[in-house]
Amino acid sequence: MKNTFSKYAVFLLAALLLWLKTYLVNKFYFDLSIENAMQEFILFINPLSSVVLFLGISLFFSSKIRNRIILIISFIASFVLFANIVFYRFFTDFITIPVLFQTSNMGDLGNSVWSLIELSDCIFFADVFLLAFIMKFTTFKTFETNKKEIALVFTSVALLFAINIGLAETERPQLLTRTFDRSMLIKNIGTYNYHIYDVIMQSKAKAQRAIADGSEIVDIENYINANKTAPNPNFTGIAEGKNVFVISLESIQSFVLNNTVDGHVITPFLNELIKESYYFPNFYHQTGQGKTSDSEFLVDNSLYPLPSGAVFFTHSQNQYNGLPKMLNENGYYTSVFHPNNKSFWNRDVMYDSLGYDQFFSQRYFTVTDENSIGWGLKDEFMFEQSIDYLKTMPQPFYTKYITLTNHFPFTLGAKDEYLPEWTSDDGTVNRYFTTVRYTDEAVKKFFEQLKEEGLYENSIFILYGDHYGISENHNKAMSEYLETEIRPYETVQLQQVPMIIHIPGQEGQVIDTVSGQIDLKPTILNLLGIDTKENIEFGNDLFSKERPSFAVLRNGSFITEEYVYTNNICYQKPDGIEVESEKCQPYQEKAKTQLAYSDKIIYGDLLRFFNAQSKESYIELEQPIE
Ligand code: GP9
Ligand code: MN
Repeated sequence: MKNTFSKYAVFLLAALLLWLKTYLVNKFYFDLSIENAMQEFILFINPLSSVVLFLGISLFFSSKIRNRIILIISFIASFVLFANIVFYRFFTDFITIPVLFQTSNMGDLGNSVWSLIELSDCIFFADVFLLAFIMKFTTFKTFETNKKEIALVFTSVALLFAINIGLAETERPQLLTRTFDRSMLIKNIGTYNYHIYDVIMQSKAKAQRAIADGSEIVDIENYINANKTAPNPNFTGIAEGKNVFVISLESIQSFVLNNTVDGHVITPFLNELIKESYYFPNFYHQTGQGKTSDSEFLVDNSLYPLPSGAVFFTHSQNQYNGLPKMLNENGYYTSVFHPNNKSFWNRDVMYDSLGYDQFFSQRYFTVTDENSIGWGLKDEFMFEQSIDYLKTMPQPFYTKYITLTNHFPFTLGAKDEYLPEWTSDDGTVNRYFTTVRYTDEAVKKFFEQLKEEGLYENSIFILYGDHYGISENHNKAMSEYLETEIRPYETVQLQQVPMIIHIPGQEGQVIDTVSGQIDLKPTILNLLGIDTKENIEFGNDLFSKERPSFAVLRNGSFITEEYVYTNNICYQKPDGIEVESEKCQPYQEKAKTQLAYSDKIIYGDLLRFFNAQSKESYIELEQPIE
């Protein structure tokens, strides 16, 4: 044993140096916001599996050149780490393959790369020099290996990786299936594993794209044209040239509207607003694992998000005919306000693909301990601090606000509690009412500020809930609150989220056809007087007289005027009585076809063929916005 250990001294030393260096860079160089001892521990161990894996490659070479190979591997790994350091200095983000190969990015970086590198950066290669020195001037010249030892090395790689992933899953469930954020991946699985993951994800997308061909889009186009309903002409262009505010209400479900808890009204402002707006009480979110980003995808593209993973991450390199891009072509300035890390949900990259002009992410806001809670800047301050940006924004503008305070775990400081927490056994549900109430107040104040600044009259407002806030894990408390049993039928109905279109000066109306987030893009375009006939979209104008009452959820459940279909059971509305499945049959096909066609478009990047057909030029992606 002792023998083996000393025989492997160079190998072990190389591993130790690379491991520690990577840990120190991750810890002190990148801003990964470590929140607890477990996260610190994960950060400490996460470089290990890949370090041993890489160096393990040297064991397959002859002993004569093994040390040289170890040195080369150490250098390459150090170079990858260093490349991330330089990239981070410029973009405050980590390298991801598509971004690296976007020519304009590399152009920018290419010009300034030398100004980003300092002589003192040699320190990042100090361990490689040290290793070379030790190899040259000490007695650890070289070593023989055997199959058993090699097997042991690679078994330990697997074991180390399993431990790493296991711990990371406890901290951040579904990390690898949902992706979330590059910095979160680096924090949990380390820089090198992240790059391996990125290569696998990108190669998968590339392969699916490569086998797709242009004929597939023709069938889809035919299907869409046959099923599209004409927009309501009475609404065409009624908001032409006006500014558009889209407000994504984090985790707000419809059941809190016009409702009370312990006698307190939960959403007083929204309740009033609804009275002077177009209100859609049968509107559903259609998101999957990509949560907020999926809702954004639905709204901006009128396509469904993916059955697994976040399309913002997996297919940010596709061609889209995003709402922002179309609005840009019609003279609009388009932007997003969201005070979170810009790379969360890969927004900085995806917003470019969708055509946004500007992304006001966290660094455009002043975030302090006083004005933030949980995920960051409180909604009230996001709205307030955005006003100065709005005042100088070219008009007409289209701007999206993504609120954040009403996010799980729904925490709030005492002074922001306009409504006392509820008193069931379930803390999450109890706090939810209070944070929803907070966001309602923040939106109210925002409307007041816009009126003061003269930005209200000439604008239209679209407010929607992004996805559910209370999951099925809380059915017990929910059933207590709603005073009803929660079966799959009720679960589907709980996926209703607020949908309000407020046009100053118009009375509004309640429109109760069944609809979903997928319908927003054609609705907005029609309000602004932009033609939607040619678009590859699965949604229909919400005001259309002919629109079918229909919404498909991402899990395949669907809702029609009369039925709710979920878990292979057809329920009759409004009481949710089980009926024979034939009743749902005709819609089942429609739901399946729509989801399948939408997935096909995304996996095959099929809009590139559609764009080529309609002779639109492809807009070259620019560097991530900001
Ligand atoms: C993060 C915010 C919340 O930026 O959009 O994300 P969610 O967890 O709701 O998808
Ligand atoms: Mn959300």
